[in-house]
Amino acid sequence: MKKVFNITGGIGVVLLLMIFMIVPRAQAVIDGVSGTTFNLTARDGFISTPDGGSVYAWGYALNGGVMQYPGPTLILNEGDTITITLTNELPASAGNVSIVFPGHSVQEIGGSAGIAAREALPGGTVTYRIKANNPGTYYYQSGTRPDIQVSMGLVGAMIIRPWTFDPANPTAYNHPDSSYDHEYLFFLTEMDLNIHEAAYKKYACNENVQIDTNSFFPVYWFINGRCAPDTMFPAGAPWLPNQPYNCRPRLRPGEKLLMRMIGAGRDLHPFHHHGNNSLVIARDGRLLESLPGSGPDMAVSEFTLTVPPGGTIDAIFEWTGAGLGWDIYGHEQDIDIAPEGNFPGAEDVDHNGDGIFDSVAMEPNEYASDHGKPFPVVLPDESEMAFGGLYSGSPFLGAAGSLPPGEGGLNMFGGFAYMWHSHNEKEMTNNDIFPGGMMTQCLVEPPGTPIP
Ligand SMILES: [Cu+2]
Repeated sequence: MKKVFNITGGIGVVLLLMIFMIVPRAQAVIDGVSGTTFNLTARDGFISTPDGGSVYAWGYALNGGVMQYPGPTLILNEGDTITITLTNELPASAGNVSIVFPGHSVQEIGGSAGIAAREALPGGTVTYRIKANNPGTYYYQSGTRPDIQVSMGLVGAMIIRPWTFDPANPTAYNHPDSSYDHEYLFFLTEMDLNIHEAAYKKYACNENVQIDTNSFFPVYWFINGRCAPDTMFPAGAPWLPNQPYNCRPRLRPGEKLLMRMIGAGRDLHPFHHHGNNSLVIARDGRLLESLPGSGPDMAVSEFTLTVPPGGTIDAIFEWTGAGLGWDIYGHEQDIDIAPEGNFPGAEDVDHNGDGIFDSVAMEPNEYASDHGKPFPVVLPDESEMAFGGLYSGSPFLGAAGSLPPGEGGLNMFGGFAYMWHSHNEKEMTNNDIFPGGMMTQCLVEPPGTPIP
């Protein structure tokens, strides 16, 4: 199929995928629960996959609520002491359950001895106390039979805000070079359906079957507990009661989008964000700094974020259209050669250096060198183009054009859509059906677009 225009690179299915989009719901702060005391319950339930599947899974529920996948995202503050009480309501035959908190020393209260952590017996409880000593991106998971229990879904994200955190000017760490405008969680997992089917027979139906966790062969890949296109649906969608979190990154040109990446499964996932490189400022909850307090001076620019199992990455993505070589807003070409010019707001300024004064003023965060440069590509005829729900009908940021009946309408502000996905392209499927899996769309929206 044909692309409308080639600013995305990568595989050419961006517009095909856009047909799955719905009107984006603003979500500039990561969904989760904050506090110092949490009650989690391990229990079973079913999650849904976009191919119509219903998969038996285990998860951590909040305050006796429904099982959720992943577990509640715990949003903590540096310096706090956190108490987490775990209740085991898994099927009794599933045995004990626990939580480990990588990167944290844990005080354990009650429960029964286990290999990696003290455990809650069937119907019982265990309490963990951790000190949130270091800001950053972390996860928690079961420390009991992780080959079964982590695969079944007993995982969750944990975010620790720095003690200097200011919601009006947020930073990921105690350094201004970790500042951001928007933050989004990318909690990456995968599931082997065979483990879930065997666990259903063994634990929910009390059949005498073996669970083979060695020949691990995942067929579903998740961001924040959802496979595409469900990743793009609203958080808390009532038709996904056990998968409350979505992944719909949105930003405006020049803004910083903090990507909190977590490898919470068994496989490594190379997560590719189209549109621009990102700057990796931290790994595993530690700033990439040469000396304490120096800030992320060892940050690296990455094309694809390689997220290992058990690892976390904090990366900052920015997009300005810099270097594209054309005016992304489709501004009028410069025509004013007279000093003390004729065009209010742009008098006697020549941002792109073509020797002619600008006809119109700059947009906020516009890449100056391309201001007023004409679009160099001749668009194909409309009848030659493939459309999709997120195409605005115009190649220009903030503009909408005419679309055939029934096309578009899901990109109300005229943004640019970029597919963000696993670069293991096999992981962009739902049980062998493309497209799906570990994929979402990032929207770069024009200045002034509300992103709460
Ligand atoms: Cu791609």
